[in-house]
Amino acid sequence: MMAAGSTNSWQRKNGFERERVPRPFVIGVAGGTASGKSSVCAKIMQQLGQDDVDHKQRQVVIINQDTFYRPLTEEENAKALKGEFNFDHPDAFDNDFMVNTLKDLVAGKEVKLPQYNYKTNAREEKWHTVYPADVVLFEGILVFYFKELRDMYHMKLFVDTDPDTRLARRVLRDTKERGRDIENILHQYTTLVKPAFEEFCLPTKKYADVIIPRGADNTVAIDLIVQHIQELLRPSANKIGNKRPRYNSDSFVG
Ligand code: UZR
Ligand code: MG
Repeated sequence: MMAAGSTNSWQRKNGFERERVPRPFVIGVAGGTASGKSSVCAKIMQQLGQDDVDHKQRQVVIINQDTFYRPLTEEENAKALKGEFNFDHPDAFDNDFMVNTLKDLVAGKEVKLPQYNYKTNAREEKWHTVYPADVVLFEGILVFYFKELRDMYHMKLFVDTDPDTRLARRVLRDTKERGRDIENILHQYTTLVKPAFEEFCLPTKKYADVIIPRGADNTVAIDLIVQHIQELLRPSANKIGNKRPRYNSDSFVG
């Protein structure tokens, strides 16, 4: 086993010297609606031992692209209430806000983010602070669509789940959690969500470094990804360990 803080010959040959591992390490996680992106991110974070850590000390943070839906005009809002506004189109997002937020996180700054409410299709008033971290997971249907964002990721994951499985999950989630009725969900899915997936999301699969079939059920893929992240972060395990000694325990050694 390699000692924390050293580099192995593969890393040296490939330029992974200790100081060259980027901080934060930014991971983009894309995939169709209800493919399991949020669950995959939650599992990665959990396996990196982050769940029980105070949010100010977190070394891994998850940012959801939904946070960056732009405020709607009155007209658009009326459409949204009828399930006729296209939330799956790249234009639905506040692109500048998204890019600037990621840039700030990359620069090690803290950022303020709103909470998004799917029932009202709007941002909530109260914003929360996200503190700098060693690993930033940025997840959403179109996180690979914008080149400016794509260029900021050090690793790109695409969660690839069958469309029928995704639709089944989407129906359950939107009725339970997002206050929708089933006709509205199916209408929106066939007229907007599915065509937009095929036009804007699916073509971005080619940018992925790793494609994860079956989403969060794929524990083998998630384990491999987590091991890889741990390996990349290991050179500064001492630094993290100084702040939070639990990272020196065997559980953090891949
Ligand atoms: P995930 N979405 C809403 O349903 N309402 C909103 O106000 C904002 C977004 C949906 C959006 C997309 N589409 O399919 C989905 N619609 O959230 C993305 N319609 O979220 O990746 O968790 O499925
Ligand atoms: Mg989600």
